[in-house]
Amino acid sequence: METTTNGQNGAPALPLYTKKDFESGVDPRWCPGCGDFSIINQVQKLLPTVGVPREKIVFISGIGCSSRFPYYMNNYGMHTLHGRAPSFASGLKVSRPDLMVWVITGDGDALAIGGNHFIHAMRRNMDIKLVMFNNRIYGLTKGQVSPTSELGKKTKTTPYGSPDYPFNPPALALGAGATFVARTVDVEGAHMGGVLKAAAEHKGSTYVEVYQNCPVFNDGAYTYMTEKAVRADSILRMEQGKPLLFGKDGKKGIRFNPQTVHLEVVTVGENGITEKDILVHDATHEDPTIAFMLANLTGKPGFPTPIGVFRDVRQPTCDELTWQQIAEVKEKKGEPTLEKLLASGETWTVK
Ligand SMILES: Cc1ncc(C[n+]2csc(CCOP(=O)(O)OP(=O)(O)O)c2C)c(N)n1
Ligand code: SF4
Repeated sequence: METTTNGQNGAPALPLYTKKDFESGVDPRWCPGCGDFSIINQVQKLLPTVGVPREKIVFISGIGCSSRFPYYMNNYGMHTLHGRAPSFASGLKVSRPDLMVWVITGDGDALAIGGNHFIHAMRRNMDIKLVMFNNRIYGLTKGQVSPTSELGKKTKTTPYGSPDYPFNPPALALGAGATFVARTVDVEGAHMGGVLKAAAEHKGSTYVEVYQNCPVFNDGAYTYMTEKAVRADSILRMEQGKPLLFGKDGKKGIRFNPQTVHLEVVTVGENGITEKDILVHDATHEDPTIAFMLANLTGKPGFPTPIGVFRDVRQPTCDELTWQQIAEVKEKKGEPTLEKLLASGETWTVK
């Protein structure tokens, strides 16, 4: 690591980091071929570019294979309680708003035992960046059904097939009020790098779902869309300001049909369809309705799976509002003291 001699616009000089500066040197205990390797690789590549000193970046995780992540990073981190990482992260962010706080979690950790903590962190627009490794299984505990396992999935706990419906995680995050919602895939390094960069730049509750292969307990969970032969027709790449086109020749597209109030797949050049009919992607819409409709294309027969940023909207964050409120109250009432607090409100003397 070298040190720059001049910070920009009078800012203190930032060290010039490389990917290596973020590698702890601890050998990951992930199985060979696990998708977690490619995720950590992209995160370690990203961090030297975010303009934040290493000592101000924190990774907080819950429990699971994915949650071993902080051990392999060379910066501050906490491996906390199952499902509770968003709560630790919220507490840290609100008390130390100068920190860049990431949460690393799995589909079981975030959406089963941690479902409540997840939705409230998103609802509050807490400025935390939550990255959920979705392998649609419990990996660490050796292959039980998770809230993202598909209907009918046979696992150790559902030997005859899961009888319950999975969450659609981006739709859940949008419904909870997350101001940044995105999806990417472990085998698409460049795409993942772009999504993580956008997540790093966002201020507010940030949800990134990474489709992650668990070759030991749920191998090939995403090959239906990632195999070279099907990829072009199975993946819809959402890019800001661009028409939602896909397919081998880029002629298939997503159109909003005002009669049915649904999204539909059309082909440019057929039945009078032109590129003007295709929905242009805008993740910055205040209203999340279209983002929600796009998220709901996931798993719908005849539709491609959307990847990229669904929503990216700037709203005052919970930590900003908290500090603003503290400043306003201090302005009106002066510096607080414990004595003043105890003598305030409804007090009485016991005689
Ligand atoms: C309170 C509590 N309940 C249950 C467990 C057992 N447990 C550990 S990890 C895990 C699920 C992990 O699945 P996921 O979050 O999808 O992560 P992965 O291992 O697949 O990365 C469970 C149920 C635990 N450690 N603590
Ligand atoms: S069990 Fe699955 S998720 Fe866990 S380290 Fe192994 S391959 Fe990765």
